[in-house]
Amino acid sequence: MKEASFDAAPELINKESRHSGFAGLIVREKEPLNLESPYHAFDSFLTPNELFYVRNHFSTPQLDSSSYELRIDGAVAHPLTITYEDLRKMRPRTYAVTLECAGNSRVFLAPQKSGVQWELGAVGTAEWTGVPLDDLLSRAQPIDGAVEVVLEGADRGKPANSPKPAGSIRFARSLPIRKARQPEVLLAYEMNGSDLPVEHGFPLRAIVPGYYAMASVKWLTHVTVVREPFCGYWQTTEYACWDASDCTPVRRPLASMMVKSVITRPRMHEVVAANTVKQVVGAAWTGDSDIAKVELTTDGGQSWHVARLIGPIQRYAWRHWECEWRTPARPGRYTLLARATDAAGSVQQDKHDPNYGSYAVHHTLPIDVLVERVVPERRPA
Ligand SMILES: Nc1nc2c(c(=O)[nH]1)N[C@H]1C(S)=C(S)[C@@H](COP(=O)(O)O)O[C@H]1N2
Ligand SMILES: [Mo]
Repeated sequence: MKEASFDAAPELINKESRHSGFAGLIVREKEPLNLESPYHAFDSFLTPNELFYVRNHFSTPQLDSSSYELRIDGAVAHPLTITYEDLRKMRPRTYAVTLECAGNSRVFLAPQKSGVQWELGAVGTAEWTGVPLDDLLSRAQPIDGAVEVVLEGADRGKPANSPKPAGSIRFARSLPIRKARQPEVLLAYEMNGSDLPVEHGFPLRAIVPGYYAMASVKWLTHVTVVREPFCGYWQTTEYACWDASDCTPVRRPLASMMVKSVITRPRMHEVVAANTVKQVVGAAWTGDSDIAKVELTTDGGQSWHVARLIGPIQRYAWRHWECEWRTPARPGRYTLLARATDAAGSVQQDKHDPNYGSYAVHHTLPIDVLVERVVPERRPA
């Protein structure tokens, strides 16, 4: 019976085999697909593909690698087109890179802001394999005076929020040319050693280490070098903030991830035993630097304890950390906060910066736990 339906739709079988499965991901939106990683996705340094969050603005485009082509044009001396097969013949690089959605942890904002209500899990780390974008830009030769590189995906549709252009648009983001030419910026075709799953950008996506993940354009089909800063919808209306550092606030595209730590265990509202030693664990990351320190407070900020940084050290990936907590003898509700500092001296603040709207939620995030004298035994399900 199964075989008959397989015969009927062979192309579906191929798509299914690349499908990552998504066991245990939390559905935040069905269409477009938005899936959040569960807490246990933080347990390993590399997030398995099937536990990696998915953030889509439009329907997932189905591209065929055998007819796929990437076009590079605009302000270049030699516009070019390259096939998937030829990309895979180029010298590959692999980097472990943490991607965090700029809207991650939005649910912690009060009052609530519109947008997908992510908790902690719109972040993950994978090993991405592909070719440096700069290897192709070097062939195309950007002209003097080129300032940015626009990355465009094959997905399209009508954006949700106003002001918005009439009709449907593609997902497109630009990078300053200096960032685009850094050797760590990849055009990736593998994620943790497998072909990119469809939802994560098959056959090719950008990976922009250090930047919030809107820069890592999936289903990448077009790279345009431009002479003026790109002011597209996803660059100025969405995924932008107000910058008031010079004079009157101006709109700026989000770029580097800001220093952040999350407590992943105990979980929000977990019941823990009084007067015992509890292991508190989490992860921390930052965009342009390395994590230097993570501290934990369990008494509302009166005392801070330095956590142990553990696990692999990779330039563009998160650090895991752990810290022991002697739980109080007195039952009640206690709030845990973690605070990260990076090597450049940036420290997580205790409040959200309103100039970032509903993005870059990277202040210390309170995790409330219940301390009880006797923890009720879990009954088997
Ligand atoms: N073409 C395209 N690229 C995209 C997006 C998209 O909707 N379309 N979403 C971006 C955003 S906002 C994020 S957070 C990351 C999510 O990558 P993931 O789904 O592989 O986790 O992809 C980025 N690249
Ligand atoms: Mo995102």
